[in-house]
Amino acid sequence: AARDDFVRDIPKVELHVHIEGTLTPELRWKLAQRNGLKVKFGKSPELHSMEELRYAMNSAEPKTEDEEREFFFESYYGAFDTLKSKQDYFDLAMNYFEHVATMNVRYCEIFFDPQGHTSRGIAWDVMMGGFKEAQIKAQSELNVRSSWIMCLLRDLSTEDAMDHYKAALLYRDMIVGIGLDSNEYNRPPLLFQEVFTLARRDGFRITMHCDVGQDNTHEHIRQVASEIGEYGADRIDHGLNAADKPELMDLILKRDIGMTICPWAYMRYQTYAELGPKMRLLFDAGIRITVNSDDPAFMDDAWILHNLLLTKHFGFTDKEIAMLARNAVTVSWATQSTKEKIL
Ligand code: ES4
Ligand code: ZN
Repeated sequence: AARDDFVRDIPKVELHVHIEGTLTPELRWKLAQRNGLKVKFGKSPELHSMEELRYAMNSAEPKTEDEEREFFFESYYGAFDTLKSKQDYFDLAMNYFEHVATMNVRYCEIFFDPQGHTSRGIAWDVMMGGFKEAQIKAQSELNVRSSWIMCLLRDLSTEDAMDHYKAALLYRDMIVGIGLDSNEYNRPPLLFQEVFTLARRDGFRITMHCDVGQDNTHEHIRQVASEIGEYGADRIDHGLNAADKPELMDLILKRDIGMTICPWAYMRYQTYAELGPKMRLLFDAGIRITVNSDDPAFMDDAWILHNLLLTKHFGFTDKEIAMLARNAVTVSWATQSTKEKIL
């Protein structure tokens, strides 16, 4: 227990978590009741209790990779419909902050997917207003500081991405960076060059998902590391497959691009035996990898602490795990004064 206490007590920074991916069955059930909505999970028929929902979210029927991905996106975006009011958005964010405060998370940069909300008629003020109130309360009452990364959905059009980018400028005091997520199939990073170049010029930091188990993953990583925003993004989300190619590792190292690794998430697509060695290769090369949760409520309830503890099973020592946590401070987009407060 003493060794686990060490990992639990390290001051933490989380850089890859989707706020919608922290919607636990308990909270989703509560919001559905409050809003008078039926609850489904993926293609499931209506569910009748929180326990049924929890069971559906955690049942692991064998699936192919493609089925797994389709199942994930369907259940993930399907869950958005319970979010209606400013109070709902506040509760979602506050639930995350309360959860990670127990794991000594001091600062986080949190993704949100505005297109998944505006497309259902939710006003920006409802969403951002709820997030902002939770953020202020978390800082003052839980000592958890935060900033937001607006993610654009890569399976939607580039025009929709640009429209959302422009709308988000009203909230730029809350938003530190622009990201790219959702289904990567046939949607290479460079399709979105225009909006990301604009974002960089406007002073936002930029990052993009290069998920494991994708076609053309090496070419996607190359584009993000060297071309997006003209000379490459500031961080890469996932990007674990860079470990297969020395030239990609060189590029990431030379440009000192931080990587947000979410090991638990990859166990859907890769074996445990493949994962550890890839993380080890990147870490030993001196690349600043960080450990994060991605979508904890949809991934066996594995939050940042559990993801860090997983690296222990990959052979990372306590000292190395402390280094992983320190990397997150270094590659975060917090101001110097915030960095000083979070340690
Ligand atoms: C995501 Cl697992 C995953 N992949 C791509 N985009 C996402 N957004 C939230 N979770
Ligand atoms: Zn992600």
